[in-house]
Amino acid sequence: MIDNAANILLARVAEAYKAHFGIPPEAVAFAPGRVNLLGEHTDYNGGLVLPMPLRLGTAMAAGQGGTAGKLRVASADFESEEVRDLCENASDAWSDYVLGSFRNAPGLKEGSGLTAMVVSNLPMGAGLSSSAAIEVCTLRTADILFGTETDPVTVAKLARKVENEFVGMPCGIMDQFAVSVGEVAQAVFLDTRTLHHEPVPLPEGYSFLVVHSGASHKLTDGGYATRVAECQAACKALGVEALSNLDLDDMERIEALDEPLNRRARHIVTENDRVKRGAKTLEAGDAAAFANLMIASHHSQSADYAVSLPEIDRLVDGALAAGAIGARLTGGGFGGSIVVLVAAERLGDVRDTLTKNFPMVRVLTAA
Ligand code: GAF
Repeated sequence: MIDNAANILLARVAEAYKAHFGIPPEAVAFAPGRVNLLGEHTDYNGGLVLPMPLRLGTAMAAGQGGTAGKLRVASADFESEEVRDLCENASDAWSDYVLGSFRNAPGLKEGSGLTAMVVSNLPMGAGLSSSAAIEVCTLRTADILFGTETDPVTVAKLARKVENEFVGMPCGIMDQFAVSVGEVAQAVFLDTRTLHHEPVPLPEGYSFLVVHSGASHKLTDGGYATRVAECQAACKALGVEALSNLDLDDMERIEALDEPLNRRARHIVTENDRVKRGAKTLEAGDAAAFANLMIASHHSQSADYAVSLPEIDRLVDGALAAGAIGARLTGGGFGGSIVVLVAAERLGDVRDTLTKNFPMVRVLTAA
């Protein structure tokens, strides 16, 4: 998982720690961001997802010592330090993710004092799992610091617990799983109900671009929680435990639900089907078929799940018009990034056209 880009970040964070705290760190660790190729909002419905770790990510350097019961955590990017009581609750601060993760780390001893430095090259609010990256990175650092050996699936579950129970974000497990268990340059097919997962190869001769729309999102703002509640209401109306218990054969019952529950449920059921087919098309190296599923997924997110924005829809259309074969909103939505599938020989053209026509965007290469 650790490649050269990660090593550069690790060296930077160790240096920043030493400059800030005056001693070398006892532990350093890295965790990547992720881009989701297909399967949006299915994870908290017991469904299927197809994310991929990025080379961009977050690194932490840390040490034990300092004031007992306190966490001093600094960010080299924000040039700020926050001092938190290790017993306190979340307070809508960036340090919540670090505090919540240390508190959930196996091996944390009562009365410990901790110091930590964070650096990241992952844009925040871009739908690329900056929160999961900082949680998993903190849990990995804690493992080294406390001499524990937490397996990657447990790390993913602990990081999700931090989101759900400490930060208060009702997300599924996709992001934490992709970040903790996934491998760079491979997608991971994950059944979020059973946690059965398999690596999926990327199509040869094609690239996935991540294009940050410039519209930042904050999933704790309420739109995400509203979708979670709508899915729960649809389950109640249909008498099922999870929307992923349904499939395309149940479409008549789904269409009979009231608005907007019918559209929300339709997105989940059709999206699960697209992920199932998408994993097979990637296994078969059929980039064109995968691209069509990406486009259908975007329409479903926009029309049925209502998590896109007009500027994101324009960006998807712009990417396709520029020569990409597939494009869709990735991540939680309400802003953030799109993921674009492009033939290698068109990469330069698509990148140039997008930056010319959409000055707000930032184009990153995913793989
Ligand atoms: C966010 C959440 F954190 C994920 O769990 C997932 O629901 C995603 O939005 C939408 O697919 O990234």
